Amino acid sequence: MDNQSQLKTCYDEQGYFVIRNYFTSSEISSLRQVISKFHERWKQDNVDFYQEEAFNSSLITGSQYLECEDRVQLFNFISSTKIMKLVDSVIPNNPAFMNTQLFFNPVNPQQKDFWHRDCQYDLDVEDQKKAIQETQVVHLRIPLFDELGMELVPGTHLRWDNDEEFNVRQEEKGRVSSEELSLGKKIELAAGDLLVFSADMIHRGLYGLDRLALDMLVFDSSANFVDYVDDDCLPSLSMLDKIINPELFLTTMQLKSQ
Ligand SMILES: O=C(O)CCC(=O)C(=O)O
Repeated sequence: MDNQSQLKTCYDEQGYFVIRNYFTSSEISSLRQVISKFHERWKQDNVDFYQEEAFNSSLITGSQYLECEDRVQLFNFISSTKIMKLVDSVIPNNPAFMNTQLFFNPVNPQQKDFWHRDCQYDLDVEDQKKAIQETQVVHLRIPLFDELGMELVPGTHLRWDNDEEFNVRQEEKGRVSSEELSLGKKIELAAGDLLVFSADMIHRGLYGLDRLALDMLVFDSSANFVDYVDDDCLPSLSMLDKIINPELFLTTMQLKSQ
């Protein structure tokens, strides 16, 4: 079995895989420069939200905080051969770009990390059960500093919750979403590592250290996720010329125009 199919098998069975030291320190340091610029500007513009409750921002490739050149750098990183090799291994047919998010520590040290499936915010319980039988969004997490990482419940991209998982994640029967789960697996991450995981598996980000992690989200274009894509996060036509492998974005643009 080649490396690509091993990764696919791992992803299909467990819902995730991690590759240590996937990025060089110079790749991470150029990414850190652009992302830090975004983060500082975003914080200035969202003072109350940041101080009170935020633990992430999104639309990093959008035009609100970054200039054209920085956005092109990000687009080229996201669609680089190195990343597309992994995207193609989990979504072999026409993967499409969805969005980016940036995860950081909440200002309030009392704010606790919490278990969830991404689909639980849009769907009721019956529809969540269906969602995990269907195509799921894939997250690629790229930590810019060493961090405590993520905690995942392996295999939950394919199966429904046991009672403990359900009560904790949904905060039922007096349980809260920050409690420990018996089957949780902590995956510490260092700058340069890459974690690929299914958005609909049970997971939580672990707050602590100097975490600042870029997540890119991609989906299988045969699934119905295009309404989640914000036009402003996509490259403009003039930027497309400066993107070496624009297919990931072109696929989304094509879906949007249908
Ligand atoms: O890192 C976090 O705080 C949460 C991450 C997460 O839930 C996600 O990437 O979907």
